[in-house]
Formats: sequence, structure tokens, C-alpha cells
Amino acid sequence: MTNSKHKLNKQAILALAVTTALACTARETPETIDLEVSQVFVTEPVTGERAAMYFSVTNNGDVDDELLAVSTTAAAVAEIHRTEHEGGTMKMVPVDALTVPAGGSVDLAPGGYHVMLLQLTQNLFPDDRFDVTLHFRHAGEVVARARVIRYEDVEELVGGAAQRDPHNSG
Ligand SMILES: [Cu+2]
Repeated sequence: MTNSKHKLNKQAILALAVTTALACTARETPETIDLEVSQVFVTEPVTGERAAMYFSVTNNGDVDDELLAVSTTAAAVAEIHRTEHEGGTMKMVPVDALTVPAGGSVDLAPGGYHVMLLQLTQNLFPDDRFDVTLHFRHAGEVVARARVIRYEDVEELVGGAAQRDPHNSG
């Protein structure tokens, strides 16, 4: 009798310990961070001095992330820009950070967001490829491969949404 009661207590204590461990685990489990960068392309530079880069970021995680910066060996400077239409003119506005919402995606495409590559360190020709590093607040560094395409091929790649971009107007 005494023996069986002792066993029961041990089980109760064990159950309590397991519950506590589970509670701790649940509290300390980090949010899932899962970013996917796809369709990284650069339109063939007109002047050889600067080029516009586009890509899509899909956030499969459960926390909003932010694109903070971009770097590449192909250019000394890479800035995140947004194209704004004001009256009949287009202008580019630097963007500090680009939010990629949890469960959502952001498309950089001609006429909207883009990364502007300035002071190119190499000539870029159609079908050339080079690495770019995207710096995110939570995901950290994500390396992707960029491909250079002719401007005429942009529409084929991104669909009918492509508009004339000020980078490529001359
Ligand atoms: Cu720009």
C-alpha cells in the first residue's frame, strides 16, 4: 500500500516536470524565419555607369522582415529606390528599408521598387551572372544570383506590369 502510493507521487511529480518543460519550450521557441529570393535580374545598362536590379522576396516565416541593404561586387554602391509618378514625370526616392510581411511577398519591378547599382565595377552584358547579397533585419544575409537581361525581355519575365523605367530611358 505504501509502496503504490509512493509510485503515484513520483508519477505526479514527473508529470509536473514535463508540463513545466513544455511551457518553457513554448515560450522560448523562436519565430520561424524563412525568406525566399527569386528572379533576380538586372537590365542591361544603357550607359555602363548604372543599372537597375529587380527581384522578388517571399516571406514564408511568421515574422515580418525588412530588406535593409544590398551589396554586390558588380557595383560600388547599391541603393533601394522607389519610382514615384508625379504629374507627368517620374522620380526616384531612396528607401531606408523595404518591409516583407510575414506570409506575403514583395516584388521589385520596373516602375516600382528597384535596387539601383551605381559605379559599376564591371561591364554587364546580357546573360552575365553575378552574386548579390541581400541584408535583412531578421534573416541576415541572403545571397542570390543575378542575371543580366536585355530590357526588351523584361516584360516576358515579369508579365505585363513592366513599365518604362527612368534608368533605362537614355
Ligand atoms: Cu533608382
